[in-house]
Amino acid sequence: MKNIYFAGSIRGGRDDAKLYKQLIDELKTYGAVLTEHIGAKEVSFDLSDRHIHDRDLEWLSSSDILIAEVTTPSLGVGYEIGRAVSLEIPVVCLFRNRGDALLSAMIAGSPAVQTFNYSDLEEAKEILGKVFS
Ligand code: 6K6
Repeated sequence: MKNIYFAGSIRGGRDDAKLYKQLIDELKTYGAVLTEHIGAKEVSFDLSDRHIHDRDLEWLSSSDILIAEVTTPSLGVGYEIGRAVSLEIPVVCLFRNRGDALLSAMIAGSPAVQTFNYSDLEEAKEILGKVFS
């Protein structure tokens, strides 16, 4: 079974938390999602930043793929994408078309990152179906 690292904004903003949960539920049909807490309703403040950093990098290192929802800009997600590229872990980014917001050129322009634009959950599911086929 594949280990899937799902990345989504936490301190960058939680507007899409419900969508993250829906994407995580879909990803669970393709493998073990190591980061289910990204879709949690409440952000937990129990763990130190150091603990979160070290644990998440350990999970990332043991992942077969990183799926990142990148519509809400997040330093942490960008950092995870960069680390995954260095580790030669395949990276797939999902970016929702809305308004005039553009995805960072450092993500959209990276040859090591596959980026897909999508409009809604159904389209994201179709993209994931192709990614994992
Ligand atoms: C989050 C949800 C419930 O409890 C928490 C506690 N905080 C974190 N827990 C786990 N991973 C985290 C946490 N904060 C950031 N991250 C990692 O950075 C996740 O893997 C996200 O993909 C990414 C989000 O970065 P920011 O800069 O938006 O916080």
